[in-house]
Amino acid sequence: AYRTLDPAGIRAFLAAQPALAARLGGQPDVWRVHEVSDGNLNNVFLVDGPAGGICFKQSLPHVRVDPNWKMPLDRTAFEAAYLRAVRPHVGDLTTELLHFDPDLFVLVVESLDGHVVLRHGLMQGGDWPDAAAAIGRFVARATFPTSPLALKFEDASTLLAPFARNHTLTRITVDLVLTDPYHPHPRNRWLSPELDATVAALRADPAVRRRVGQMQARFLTCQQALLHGDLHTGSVMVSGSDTRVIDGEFALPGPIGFDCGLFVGNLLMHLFATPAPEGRARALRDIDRFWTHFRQDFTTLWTNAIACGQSGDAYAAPLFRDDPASLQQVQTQFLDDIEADTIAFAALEIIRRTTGYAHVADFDLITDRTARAARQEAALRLARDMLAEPARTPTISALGALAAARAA
Ligand code: SR1
Ligand code: MG
Repeated sequence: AYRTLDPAGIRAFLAAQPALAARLGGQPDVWRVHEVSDGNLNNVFLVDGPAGGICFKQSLPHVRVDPNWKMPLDRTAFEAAYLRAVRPHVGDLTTELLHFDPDLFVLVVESLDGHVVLRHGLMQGGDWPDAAAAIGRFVARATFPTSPLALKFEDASTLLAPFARNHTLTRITVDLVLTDPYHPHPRNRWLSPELDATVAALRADPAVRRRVGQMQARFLTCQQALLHGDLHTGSVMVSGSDTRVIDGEFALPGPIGFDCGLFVGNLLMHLFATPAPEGRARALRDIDRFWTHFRQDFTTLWTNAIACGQSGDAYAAPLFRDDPASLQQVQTQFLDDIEADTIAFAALEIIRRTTGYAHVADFDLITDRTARAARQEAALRLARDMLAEPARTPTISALGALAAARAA
């Protein structure tokens, strides 16, 4: 029977799991249980014992930050399934799943002691030069092996079908990311009336509307691989050169550029929000590193799979094994298409995090209202151009150059 566990309940729950209790060590009464809930949806606690620590996460029957918004509990089940699916491919670029309880919807993963949330770290002026490359590798290694490029269609279908039923959180994405910001909706909000005219112009722009509709269709009809589904800078934890992707509860089959676009969009928002020139330079460097490493890693995985005769039913090895020129051409086209999706989804992420329900601290914690509105407006104008005038940002490299000029 489901109940939301408080610290005493968490201690009792962990004490009843021999492997978890052994990992913590000592007796339950010496375990330190402290809440670190940060996201919008779930309760999260870190538990430390004499021998080690764990991270405890539990679904609530509502949105954590809005108890009136009721919600089914199954999201931690999808996060557990996502970890099981991708961890063999990404290794320590994510966390180890230690336990899942299907009655209490409790997920226990390894504790990332000493790590910080990338968004918070960047906002404090920190620099993790390896992080963006690691996220590029993560996306390549989580998506290529879960796509029909690497799998026989029967295996891809079996793997992806359960995630296509992640209806609750996919509905959130469809509404909050892909639809609500483009029409009047009570969940929308923006912090400064100075943005009213920009928001109105965005909604009135037929070219924006057409492109948003196209990206809605892309998101819902292009099931290229298993996605993380919410890969913003708050879903990444860093310590030194160690980079981990967390929070895979939004996992779904979809276009690979969605994961790429959310990450790039959040780096772009950091770029526009940060006043320090060196912080802006690092954001541009990280966008470039992310994309370069994603593209390289994805292409290498694909080339190796073809060479070993272990590729899937899409671009099947018998057609391309002995034709490297054609293989290179189809790879370039496939990655170029992901690049275009990435740029468009990054724009949607900027717009929804500025004018929709769920914002980002990078912008919202700017206390000078005039400065905040000016930076948000510049980001929104860039996002508008990324959607409505794609010829201005045909590549990630061109996007970086235009963003650098607009954010300066
Ligand atoms: C009600 S959930 C709002 C947002 O929080 C999550 O992190 C996702 O980004 C979602 O869109
Ligand atoms: Mg999250």
